[in-house]
Amino acid sequence: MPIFSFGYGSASPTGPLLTLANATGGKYFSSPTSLAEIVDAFLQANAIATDNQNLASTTYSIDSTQSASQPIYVDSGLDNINVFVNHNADLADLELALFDGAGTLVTDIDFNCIDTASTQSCSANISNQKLSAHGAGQWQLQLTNLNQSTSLTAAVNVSAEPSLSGTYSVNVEGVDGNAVTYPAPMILTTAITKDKLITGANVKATITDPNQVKSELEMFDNGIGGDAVSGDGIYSVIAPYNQNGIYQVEVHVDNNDSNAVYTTTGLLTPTIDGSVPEAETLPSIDENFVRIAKTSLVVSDVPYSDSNDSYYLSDDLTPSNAGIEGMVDSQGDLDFYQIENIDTTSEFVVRVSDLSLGMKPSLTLYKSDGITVIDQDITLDTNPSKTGYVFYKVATTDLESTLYAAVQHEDTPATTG
Ligand SMILES: [Ca+2]
Ligand SMILES: [Ca+2]
Ligand SMILES: [Ca+2]
Repeated sequence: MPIFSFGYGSASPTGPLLTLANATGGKYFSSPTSLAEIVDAFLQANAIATDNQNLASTTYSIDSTQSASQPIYVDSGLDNINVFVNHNADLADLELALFDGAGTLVTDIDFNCIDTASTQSCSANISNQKLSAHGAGQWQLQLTNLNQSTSLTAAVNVSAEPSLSGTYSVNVEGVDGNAVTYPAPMILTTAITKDKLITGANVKATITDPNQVKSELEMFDNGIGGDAVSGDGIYSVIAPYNQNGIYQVEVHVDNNDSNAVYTTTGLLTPTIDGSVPEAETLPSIDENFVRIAKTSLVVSDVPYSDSNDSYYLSDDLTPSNAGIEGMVDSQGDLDFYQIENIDTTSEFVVRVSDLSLGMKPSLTLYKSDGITVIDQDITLDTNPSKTGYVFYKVATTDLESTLYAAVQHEDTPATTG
């Protein structure tokens, strides 16, 4: 039986909750601290446990007298759509209006609102009959802040039941479940199905790191960059990370440019005589569909190692082959090391090894004043070892009892490595 665990607040025991979810095929959701977040977390869990689909999960900040618009794409695979709005304004201050796929104001569906202490909860149900009457296509939920002076925050969630003919369904996971242990890469996979797997759709992942910094990554079904098989309906991306903690992942899927097609790649039954198996004829996908899916991954064992960016506060690195762990902690990070008590009568070699998370080191070596450059731009290209690390032998004429080494990422925009 899958168990869904919810970490509530910052002091919740992530480890046991994660293990519980992983061990039972469930999922772990972290830190839902507001009513809107709890609604969202339960809708996500419900979508995984049932065939229910999530179409939107967006938070809007709306200035006084301004409007925001949430598109709700209604396709043939949806029945009984529920729209939830949680907001922090007075009930009378937020006007909610639905428009159908033809752009016509929908007057026969009402929002029911509950006024609680700090959050107002409104919801509307678009029943099967109403869906049939108004038709599919891109609906809009318009949110208007009627207050003349104050802005408001509103969280919109839209979920739906699958129609009897089946529905487009999306699942997102880490390639090894919820847990990522350094130095393993964080590989996200998304599967899109409607009975069969679907390739060619647009898949975008938004990743929120433990500092609440968001990054957007496109996911591809092209067999490269972490994607195992091209065209099999499983989309992948390698996501960067540089610290321990919880990474929230939201995947948005659509067929806006009508390129989605069913695929049987990877599913063809081998023939007895070894001939190429015949693919069955697959129907075309003639409509847009929009889905979102979420998961959270917990990263652990990342070494914290933000050595100083300048030589005069650098970390000590002993000339004993012991090594020190280094890490690109942020974009442009430089880690400076001081190497003292060097035996200037022996050969002296500096290595940058155990490279992970796409690290391409650029090493600079300085003399004992920390300023005079011995050599710079020492990389895997210029100074490779036989086993894939950077290997630099310091010339005897450059050797002093103290040297400095600085390591940064060869790719200037890189934020991890
Ligand atoms: Ca694939
Ligand atoms: Ca660092
Ligand atoms: Ca640094």
